Amino acid sequence: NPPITVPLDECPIIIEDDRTGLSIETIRRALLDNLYYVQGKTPQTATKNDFYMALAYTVRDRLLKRWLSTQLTYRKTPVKTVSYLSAEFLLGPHLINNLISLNLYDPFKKAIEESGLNFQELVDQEEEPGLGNGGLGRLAACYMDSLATLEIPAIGYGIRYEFGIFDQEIKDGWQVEITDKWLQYGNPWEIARPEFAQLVKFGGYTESYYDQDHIYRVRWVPRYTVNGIPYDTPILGYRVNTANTLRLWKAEASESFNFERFNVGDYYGAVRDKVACETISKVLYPNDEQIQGKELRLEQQFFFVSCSLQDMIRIHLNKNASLDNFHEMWSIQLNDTHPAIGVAELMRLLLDENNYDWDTAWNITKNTFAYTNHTLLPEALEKWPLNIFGRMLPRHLEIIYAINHRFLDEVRIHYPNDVSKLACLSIIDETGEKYVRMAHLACVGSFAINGVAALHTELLKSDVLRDFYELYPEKFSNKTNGVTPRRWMVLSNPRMSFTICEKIGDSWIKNLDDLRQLEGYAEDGGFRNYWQQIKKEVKQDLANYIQAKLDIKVDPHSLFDVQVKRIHEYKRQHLNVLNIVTLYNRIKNNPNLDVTPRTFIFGGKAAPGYFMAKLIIKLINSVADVVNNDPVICDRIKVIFLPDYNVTFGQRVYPAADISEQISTAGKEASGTGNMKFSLNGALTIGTLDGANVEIRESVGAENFFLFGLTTEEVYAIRANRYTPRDYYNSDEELKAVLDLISTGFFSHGDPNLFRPIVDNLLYSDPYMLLADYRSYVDAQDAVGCAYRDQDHWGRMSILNVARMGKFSSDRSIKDYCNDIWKTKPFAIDVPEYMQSQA
Ligand code: TH1
Repeated sequence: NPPITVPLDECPIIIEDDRTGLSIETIRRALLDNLYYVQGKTPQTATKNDFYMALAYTVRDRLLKRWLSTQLTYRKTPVKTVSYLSAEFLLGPHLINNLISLNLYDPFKKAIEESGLNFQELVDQEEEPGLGNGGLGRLAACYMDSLATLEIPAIGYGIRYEFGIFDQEIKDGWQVEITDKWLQYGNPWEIARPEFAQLVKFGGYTESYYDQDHIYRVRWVPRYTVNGIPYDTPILGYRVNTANTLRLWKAEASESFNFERFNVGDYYGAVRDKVACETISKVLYPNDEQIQGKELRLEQQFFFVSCSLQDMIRIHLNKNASLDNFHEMWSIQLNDTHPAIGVAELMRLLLDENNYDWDTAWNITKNTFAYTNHTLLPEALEKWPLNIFGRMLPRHLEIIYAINHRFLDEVRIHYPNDVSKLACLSIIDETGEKYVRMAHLACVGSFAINGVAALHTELLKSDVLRDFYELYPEKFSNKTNGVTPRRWMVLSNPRMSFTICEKIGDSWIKNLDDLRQLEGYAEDGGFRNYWQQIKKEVKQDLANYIQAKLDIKVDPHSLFDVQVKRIHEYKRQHLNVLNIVTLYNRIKNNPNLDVTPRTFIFGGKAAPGYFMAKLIIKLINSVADVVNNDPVICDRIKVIFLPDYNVTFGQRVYPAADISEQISTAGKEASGTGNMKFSLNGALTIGTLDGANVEIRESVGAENFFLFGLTTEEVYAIRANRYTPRDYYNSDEELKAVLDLISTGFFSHGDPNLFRPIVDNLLYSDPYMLLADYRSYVDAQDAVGCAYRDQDHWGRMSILNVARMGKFSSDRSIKDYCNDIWKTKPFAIDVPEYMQSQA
């Protein structure tokens, strides 16, 4: 299916005004046109979703000229391209984001309303693509946004999961998982490109042979092959012509698949196998930072990485004579170790399929890849049992052994008399059952290694990757995470964004450091008052939403105390609960106590197999039940668990928060990015010195941040001296009362067993040191309650938080990656005249 070769500049397309024009009238006509010709409906029979689809296509029609111009430009220009490989992209809804990027929000809203439709209702029809678990996938989405906005040639590669992260329901306080059928009504934002499908091999064996030139070569004879079909989604830059591509792969049976079965007449068997290989891209593994070592997961990883590398080689050879300069034209960023198999796969493609010698292939490979580490948690470090690995990827195992062999020779030269170094650094873990260590493969096979916050990078260097740092100090750098101000301010918090624009203009949307100009207004009493008024309105919106969803009334004047993120013991949602029960006890003991009214809002999903995390959700809901219905409490504290926390819900909740809970045990949260979204929306943080909290506090000023808890050094020191959580229980009356109350079954209808696993874990092991941090946390929470009573001062702190958060734009992160790692430059895109609409 060869492309038609019409000289591009003479391409006889006339873009019709009616299709892509920008006047309200034209948009209205185009909407009906799409409803009729694409959805096959008239307004009389159209559902809300039909109207949403027509609306989405009407937006898409108006972005295509940028997307096509960008891709045409990249195709003919020798520019260095960033390839971002990630098993997760947590994009969130596209519609409004694209309207904002195109500067078409107002005319579209107007056109929809003049058509007698409810704009918000249509917008709410969009199913968000939940192709990620949490921070790691969301970071990839923010980085795609910034790459496009900064006009960097880039492509994102990942998996088009048919089912993304599950939908969460709460039944009787417990999490229930529902499959996420995000594609069931169609996805107007993607275009399939079956003409660029790639074949991926699996299993089988390898054999050696001599080629025509009598050179020894290896070929891989797979047991089966799978076809990867790319689906492309445009990623628009903010008010620039650049529209990059996110290319996600779907697994399908290949043509040649199992033809033996067909041959012997086993039609049914052949179809069954066909269905089996399509499971590769069926479902996202719902584990955040917890590996399961499942074969299917390795299949997913290799599948998308092999498709992506073959696709890059195809694109490269379209504009270059050979692969000799591959590493000069591409930088491939590995988003954690999930795509690290790419190191071995690029070697295989160069050696076996393009006949390179080892040294040349290795030079290209190690100058192409860069590796981002996102976690220090031992349970998240990927390692694959050798037998699983060798059975699925026999050729890659050989290549990894060969890489390791040469690498260990290098190590021996570096440490002549130290065999222990060899065992520590080896890509193969041979201490017990044998494993392939993916982080080691990533470190050896790349030219740059980075952590995602200053503290995290220091801990990588001193702890998890210490031996690699000693060997290759020049490879290491820090790249503190960031978030996109387009989605996380302009889109999600239009009230605040508008207020900021009125004062300092709109340059901050692309240059977030310009928010600094707000500092002066922190001293303006009128402005502070107005700022707090805005916050109140946003809180009212969330209160209405909670009322509608959960039928619970919350007071927008109360302090909104929010913890939204994946449920994990290290993130310590249960420490938050201990504080709530402490307040509860205080009021019960002294019903006239003058407490600052608070609404505690939780949201987050637990991995379906993570028992403790699911029990924490049940605990939150059980405490909520008691506290919210106790007449003595009289609405002074409310506890809300909002089901199905996702990007869409994040957009509602960050703007409405007064306090952001960032309370992980020091040394456990690599960075965090929710912490940034809160602070950028004027919430103050109560947090530990963990991840990016350290840098946020440095930026906003210690006096505008509620700090508590042990430092990383203290955590290590206490652990070294044998930590005994019981001592804290015995010596703190309030803590004892809280744990005793939970133990008696007070929150579980008298059942003392329900929450015993949590209480016993805290009393007898407490790996995340909640009890050690309890007193400091509760005291800091008291300080928060007091501070909130001085609304004027709170307003000043809130404004200063926003004003000083410029560093945490993903634009800054991406510029750092471009300058220090990728060595890429912006390339502005022109839309050719023939694509310009007449309008
Ligand atoms: C997260 C980290 O926990 C978080 O601190 C960080 O801000 C974010 O990545 C972005 O850098 C991680 N998510 C995952 C998910 C999986 C495996 C490892 C990590 S680390 C599946």
